[in-house]
Amino acid sequence: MIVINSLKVIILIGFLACISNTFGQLADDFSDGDLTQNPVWTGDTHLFIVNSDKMLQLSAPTAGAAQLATAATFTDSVIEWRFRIKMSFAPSANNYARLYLAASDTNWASSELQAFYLQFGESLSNDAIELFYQNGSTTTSILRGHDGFIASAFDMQIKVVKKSNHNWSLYTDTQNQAFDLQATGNCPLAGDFQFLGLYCLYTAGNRERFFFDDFYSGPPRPDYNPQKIARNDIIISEIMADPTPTVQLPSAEYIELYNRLPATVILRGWKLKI
Ligand SMILES: [Ca+2]
Ligand SMILES: [Ca+2]
Ligand SMILES: [Ca+2]
Repeated sequence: MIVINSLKVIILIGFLACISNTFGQLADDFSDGDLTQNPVWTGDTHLFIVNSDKMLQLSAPTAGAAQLATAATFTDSVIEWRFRIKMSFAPSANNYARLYLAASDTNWASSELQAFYLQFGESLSNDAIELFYQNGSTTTSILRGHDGFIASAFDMQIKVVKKSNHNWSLYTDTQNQAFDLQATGNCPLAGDFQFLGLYCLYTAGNRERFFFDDFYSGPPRPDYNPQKIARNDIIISEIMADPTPTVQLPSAEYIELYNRLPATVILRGWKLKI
């Protein structure tokens, strides 16, 4: 029988928390609690926090706009992006987010910006997730998801795939179960793209109501339905029940989980029972 006395149980996520910025691939789940390293986010970093749920959260003192960017390379012919976005209010023309999948500059306001971005929020109540290509002052819609899908507060996983034939697909997962295809479109990804990032525009009431997590861009990854994970796919590989005296580790009890699958597993909704 395993007895862990302390209420403070730290789960070292290990391979589950895929934080890497290897060539052609970017991933950040903010499990290290910061946005200034692994990877380095730049821009209005003072207007964001990594909250206690280990999510990136807007934390601005008053109404305004905020942006973040990080370096990314897009070397593969087939590219996949994934992230979680939560906006706990009904988006509008004055309260919306943009997720820059690929951008030529870290300054989204540059008059020469080339970028592919997803828009989350618009006026009235037909709010749909829409993918745009911006080339300087010209912006073109590539695809548009279901009307009204994000008209009120939402929390979902997003997946975008660009294939070698320039076909783009938008998928959403609102239940943390499986991705549904929303829309497809066509546009070449040609240009010098070196960054991805996000932009928030907000009134005072929503200055802390934007959340992001689980960023990924790189080669396509297989989907794993959490309900289909088999016994022994995720194992407890280490239990630290007696942390003192400390030997090169923090003075904390922890359980280490090890992911034996060839893909990241999102732990949202998982519970630890002891
Ligand atoms: Ca996280
Ligand atoms: Ca970090
Ligand atoms: Ca709206």
